[in-house]
Amino acid sequence: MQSRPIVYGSFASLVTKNDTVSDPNHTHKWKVYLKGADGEDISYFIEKVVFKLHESFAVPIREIKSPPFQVSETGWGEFNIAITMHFVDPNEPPITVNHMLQLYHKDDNPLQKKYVVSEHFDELVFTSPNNDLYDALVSN
Ligand code: SLL
Repeated sequence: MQSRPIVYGSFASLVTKNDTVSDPNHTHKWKVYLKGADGEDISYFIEKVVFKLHESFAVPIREIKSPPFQVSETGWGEFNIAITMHFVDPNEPPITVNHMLQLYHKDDNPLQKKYVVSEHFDELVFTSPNNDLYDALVSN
């Protein structure tokens, strides 16, 4: 068995006067990401990451084939983002996790920061990885 710690989540802040946005209704800039839990490069075992955004985006499916595995956007609303990891061995089934994009603070604390971070720590557990994936995992 092999396991690798990952972190996925989002970072959001308000659009400011200096930002250029494609749509005047967009109030926030945000990014959604998947990374190694210690910030390490995870591309030795992850081939690509597919982020599925809300259908209100002109191009909702975003395939990211090299690190950083992230999507930066602007928008106005919160929605669920499916994050699918594809591994270096094509026979290894992809794994999907879900992240709720958070733009707004959950309370009205006046000391709240100017940005909203929502992150999840997770552990990818490979009980019987296919050959290529196993080789990639143990050689790093
Ligand atoms: C819902 N929470 O579930 C809402 C959807 C959609 C957000 C929020 C901008 C898209 C664009 C955007 O922020 N969409 O203009 O490209 O119904």
